[in-house]
Amino acid sequence: MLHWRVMSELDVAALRRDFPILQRTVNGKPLVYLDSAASSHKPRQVVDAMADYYYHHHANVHRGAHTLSTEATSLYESARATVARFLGAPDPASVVFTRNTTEALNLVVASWGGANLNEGDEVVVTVAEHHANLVPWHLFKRGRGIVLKAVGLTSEHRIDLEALREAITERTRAVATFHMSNVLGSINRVREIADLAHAVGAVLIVDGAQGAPHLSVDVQALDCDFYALSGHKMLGPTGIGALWARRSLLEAMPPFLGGGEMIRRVTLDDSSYAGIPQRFEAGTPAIAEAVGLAAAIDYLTDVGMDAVAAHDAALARYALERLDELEGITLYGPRGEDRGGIVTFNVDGIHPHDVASALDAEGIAVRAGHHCAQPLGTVLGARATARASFYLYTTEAEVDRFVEVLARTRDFFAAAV
Ligand code: 7TS
Repeated sequence: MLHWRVMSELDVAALRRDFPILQRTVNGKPLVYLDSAASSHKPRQVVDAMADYYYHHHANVHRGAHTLSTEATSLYESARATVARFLGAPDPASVVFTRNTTEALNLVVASWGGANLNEGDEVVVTVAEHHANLVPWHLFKRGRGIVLKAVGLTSEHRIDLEALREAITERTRAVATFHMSNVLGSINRVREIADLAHAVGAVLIVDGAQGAPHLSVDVQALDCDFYALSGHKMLGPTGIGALWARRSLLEAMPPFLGGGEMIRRVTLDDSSYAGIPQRFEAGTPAIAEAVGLAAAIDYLTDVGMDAVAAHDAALARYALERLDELEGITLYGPRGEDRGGIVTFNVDGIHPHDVASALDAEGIAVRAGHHCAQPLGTVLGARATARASFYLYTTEAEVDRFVEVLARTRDFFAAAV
């Protein structure tokens, strides 16, 4: 069969030269890294920006009047502005730095939820959420008596928008869901979901852990109320993430963590709190990591997020087409439009961990397991799956190699039975 070729605007060979790790071998074979949905690799520009910060500018932020502290503060605040621009957000003060998406979502649940949710109020999620968008609600629910409703999938493995429409009632205070699924690769129609939520006065909380790295995001066009992201999945360092929130909501929210930097005035008995975003950034923040995240965003912006999204989608389409031709492979997730660079699969009769180990022996990194989405595994009837995920540095040749080694693995295990 003639395959649909991967047409990409990206000069992938040139981009790959910025990622030293892609030159290494694993088990004597060239590394084929197909686990970017778990964490992406970092271009030199990001590591260099962090090294430059430490070598030439480091001090604590927002404290001293001395030059280094002023420089560090200016770099940190300029990183905040870069994140805001990247998200199409009008106002850098509405961007709070967190450790990752998980912390950003915990912040929303504890702070916004704490101030706004009462017994009997409903929060609507979907069966395909990452645990980061389920467990914080579970923790919160115990003390509050809120009702958590989960919307299911269509037969095509997209979120069932009709079911979502029915699940949203006058008691709904929040809808919380992903931009792009880390298992299905499906892209949610965030704007439509926002309209449904807003029609009953509910807020829309978007888990952008996979959306921000792989899609062009404009929080104003999406009309969401909260958007959470992780730096390490979008070419940035670990230890830094961000929460964007609609300014009016953020201003009305109480602090999440208490300590230095987030206060206005403290006496022995009580404290009052700083304005946004400082109110949500207790303690010394991840300054070098913020600088690294800004460098990652500059890199992605230079490449162009539309081109990144198109490249990922083209690779996924190509991989799915090639895998469709193999007997004994089950594929999960939708086909067609609105789908990112994530291909989740199982090989008949072989545990996904064995599949991942066999691929690793050939230098190919994929993730196996429940991908922190156990309820989805139950819905799919597959507690564990294997997952190949792509990014701007992934080549068509790497997808070919993955498919070939997968076919050989399947044949090897079949012969052994
Ligand atoms: N939400 C989604 C959709 C995710 O994919 C992840 C991480 C998270 C939230 C949490 O991000 P963190 O940076 O706070 O950990 N997903 C994955 C994954 O798919 N494999 O490893 C981590």
